[in-house]
Amino acid sequence: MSFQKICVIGLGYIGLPTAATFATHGLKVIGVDINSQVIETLRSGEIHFHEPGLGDVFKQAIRSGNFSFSMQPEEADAFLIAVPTPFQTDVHGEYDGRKYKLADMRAVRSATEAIVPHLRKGNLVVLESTSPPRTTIDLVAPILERSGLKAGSDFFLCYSPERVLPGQIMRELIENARVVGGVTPESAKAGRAFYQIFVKGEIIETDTTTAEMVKLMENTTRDVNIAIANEFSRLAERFGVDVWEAISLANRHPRINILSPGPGVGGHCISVDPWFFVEAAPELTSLIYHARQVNNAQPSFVIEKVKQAFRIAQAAILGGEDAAESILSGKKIAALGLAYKPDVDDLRESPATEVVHLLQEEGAQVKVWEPFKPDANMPGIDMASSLEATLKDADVILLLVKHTEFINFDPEEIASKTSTRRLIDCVNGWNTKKWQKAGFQLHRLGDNKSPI
Ligand code: SAJ
Repeated sequence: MSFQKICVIGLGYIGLPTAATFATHGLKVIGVDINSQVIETLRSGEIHFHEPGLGDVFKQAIRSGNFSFSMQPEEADAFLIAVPTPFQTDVHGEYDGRKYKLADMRAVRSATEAIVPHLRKGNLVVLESTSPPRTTIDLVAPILERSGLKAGSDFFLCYSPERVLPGQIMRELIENARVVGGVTPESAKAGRAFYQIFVKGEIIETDTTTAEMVKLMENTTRDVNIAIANEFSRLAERFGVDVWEAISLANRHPRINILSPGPGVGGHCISVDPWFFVEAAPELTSLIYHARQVNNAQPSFVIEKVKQAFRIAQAAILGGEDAAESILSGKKIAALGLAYKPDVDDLRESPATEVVHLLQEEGAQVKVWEPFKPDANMPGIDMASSLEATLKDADVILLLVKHTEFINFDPEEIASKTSTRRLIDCVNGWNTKKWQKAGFQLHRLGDNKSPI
């Protein structure tokens, strides 16, 4: 099967890199998005988010003359759906006293509906959006069949999960193995032919529901593994241990690979996808549910750490804490990083944001420096215009994201920009000895071995 022209619906973190990559491999690509601002930005030759390497591939795609943009799909050989599947914010499900989130499938539904008038015999439709099990069969196929054509016999229909890591999307798109689930084996074969255009990793054919489950299992496994690391950080503090040291020692075991604790789990994938399993089968997902709870509670654990740091400082000066109000009331906190993880500009579902809000609820004045998005407009959050402005009058510096530029800070230089000598490192980004040498006192999340 050959593909000359394709429509990629949804030009976000996955759709845009995928569409641009197809265009640089000789296909005519119509990039479709319902957001007129996105379309305008792309038409003006700019991209609307930061992803290493995307800018170059995008420029190359534009120069090739193969890449154009529209707010509606049009006739094509293949349609690829890469729209968001967030959860609903106004309603939730409940099972046995456990409240769980519900997937918001409106974008998938309307993207699929938009294809119907343009669907022709022999076309391929691929859903890439992370979705609850059976979405391709129970939601997408019936909508497409309103065209009068039958999925699997008149047109090919596949589910193929995106599995790329933000920050490394351009490389992983090409190199990662690709799972392609078809409603029929012929559909899976058509999907293989489609991705073979640029994928160098292995392409594995299966059915649609297996492919959907594969994706959810990957991200759920990561969520559960991060939850255990976060729970270990709490246990380590309870028992006067440094969790980072304990993890590195445990990981010497040949079959153990404990992940890193931190301020919580963010982003649009790992903190969202496990809910799709819980929603689909709440009675079977107690572990998955509780891992979500542990990770969601981690920002509160950070607040306890910050309070503890001030208690230690205050006890040294005054010999006690005034119990009447929060020890954080009026404290000036320089928060470093707001992105959901290192070296990306994506602030979605960021645990750092939650930490900032919780600090504010305790009466702290928080100034945030996010070098990847200094002008982000986050309601209620005071974004600083520079690192200097964040540090200037701070009572404590709080490291929330392990951005490379933060971990490469020169302690002496930071000391010259601020009068505080108190640091709280939530991500094991800083070397205690180096900072101590410059006169700093460093507290680390998950480390209660002996306050320095
Ligand atoms: N995190 C920790 N500790 C760790 C690792 C991560 O606290 O040891 C936190 C991060 O700081 C971040 C969150 O977890 O807040 C998620 O980050 P991530 O790097 O684990 O994952 P994502 O969300 O950027 O990308 C994941 C990837 N999935 C897996 O690694 C199984 C990626 O391959 C998927 O394509 C992507 O989700 C997606 O789109 O689903």
